Amino acid sequence: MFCFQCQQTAHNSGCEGRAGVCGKKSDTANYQDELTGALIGLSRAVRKKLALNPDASFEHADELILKGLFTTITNVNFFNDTIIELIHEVNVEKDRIYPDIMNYDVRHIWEDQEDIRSLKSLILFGLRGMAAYAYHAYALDYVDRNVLDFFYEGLEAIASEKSSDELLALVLKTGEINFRCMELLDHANSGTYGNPVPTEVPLTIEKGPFIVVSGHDLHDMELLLKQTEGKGINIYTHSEMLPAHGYPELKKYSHLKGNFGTAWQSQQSEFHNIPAPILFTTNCLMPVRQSYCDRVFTTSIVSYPDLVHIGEDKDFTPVIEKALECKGYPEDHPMTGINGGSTVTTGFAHNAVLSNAGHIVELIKAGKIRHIFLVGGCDGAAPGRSYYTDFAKAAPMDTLILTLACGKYRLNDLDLGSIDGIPRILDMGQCNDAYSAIKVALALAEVFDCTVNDLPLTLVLSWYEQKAVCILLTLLSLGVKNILLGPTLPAFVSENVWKILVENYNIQKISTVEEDMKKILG
Ligand code: FSO
Ligand code: SF4
Repeated sequence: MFCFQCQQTAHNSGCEGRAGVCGKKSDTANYQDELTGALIGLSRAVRKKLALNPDASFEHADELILKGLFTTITNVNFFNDTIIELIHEVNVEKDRIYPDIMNYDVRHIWEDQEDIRSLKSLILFGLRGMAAYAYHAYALDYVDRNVLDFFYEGLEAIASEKSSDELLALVLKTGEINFRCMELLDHANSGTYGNPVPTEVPLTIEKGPFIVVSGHDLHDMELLLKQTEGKGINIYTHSEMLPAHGYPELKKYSHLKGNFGTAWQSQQSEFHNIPAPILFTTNCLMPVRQSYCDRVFTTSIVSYPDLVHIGEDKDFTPVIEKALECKGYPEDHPMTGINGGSTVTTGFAHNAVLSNAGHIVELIKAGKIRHIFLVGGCDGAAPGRSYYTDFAKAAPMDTLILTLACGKYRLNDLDLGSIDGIPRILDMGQCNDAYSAIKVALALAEVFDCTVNDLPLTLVLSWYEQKAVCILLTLLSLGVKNILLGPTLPAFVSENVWKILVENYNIQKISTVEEDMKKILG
């Protein structure tokens, strides 16, 4: 196996040997490579057919491209059987669309000259992340033809001879298309569940049966809320599901009670002895320990050997029965965030923040808000990630902190007070809600008649998996400069490619909180 797609890759160079750091076994990694090669074959077939018939439609291929790419994201699928089945389906569809098309061996990419490998990896990993967002939108019946078409274009391109310049253009195009894709998902989520509203979320688990729901899929969340209504079972969000509390059409269920636990990388200790089942709707699933394996359920693209998988009929009966069998806690069970807080707040997506835009602008003009930081992205186990907690704590009282994605668990239970009624920590939502942050930045730039780079705004980002890659590419494609990135630089970005990014965007690796804060605030 060879895999270097995520932040925790072995020795920050690549996972090889019998298994990756995430627990993905070598045979699974090889099947994922084979699946990627088959998806490239499918893309070639679709593009050949399109050249002959520009009006042809590819509904099944579209779905397979999204599912296939999503399957290969870190911490999503550990189960060979489902990957093998998917490879078969992709091959059948490819032959149906256009016979005699070859699949691709992605080892050619891993073994290519380092800069070409780097640029092709940026495109491939960006496409993987984007597929997850497109898939969530697709589940709510929102599709964008331009987004779908680019999956085929990008996959075909990484299996072709291209110059560095051509690939660099495609790297930026991946970011550009991902902006559309995040916008599509934003419309899908708020069109279906309403615009998020600021909501305080308790961390205490009430007595009685409950279910913990992890991952990003709001549609699955809604279906489970409906199926548990009136059954005496409470629902708690976990990790990236926390922002569900802000959506009016999900909030209306009174048995959606609170949030369980902290970030994804703490799940093995946090799930170990809770009297309740856990449902994973997407990443980040870690290798499941014996002590709780009978209580973990998967659905959608997530898959793990020997766990009960809820199929496309979305009948959550096994999860519901498990919750009743486990009975929950006999008394209310208080829990805290990593900094000891007992509640967290979410729901500050673009709509909520922009409804306060006038006030925020006045405060900036009056010097009461000196700077806005976006401190967010993925969490992970690397010790250097305490930087993000320290950064939030060190941010002066006249600064605001926007946050999003699971990296927020480093800071979202801190009580940092407010500035003239505006809370200093504003949780904008899941990683895809980076779209909200961009919207807010663009709106502020318009008011101040400047570019985003001239605003008193700095992005301090943490990355872990491939969704973070496509978001970073989106920010670069929009010309956003001076981003601080950590905790480490991606192993798949070669020295030369990094140099280009630094020259064009002045992107920097995080250093110490003190140094970075001084650099930003002068
Ligand atoms: Fe975190 Fe995992 Fe949302 Fe990622 S839960 S690490 S960027 O999957 O997707 O933020
Ligand atoms: Fe290693 Fe990350 Fe790949 Fe897992 S996903 S094998 S940890 S690089």
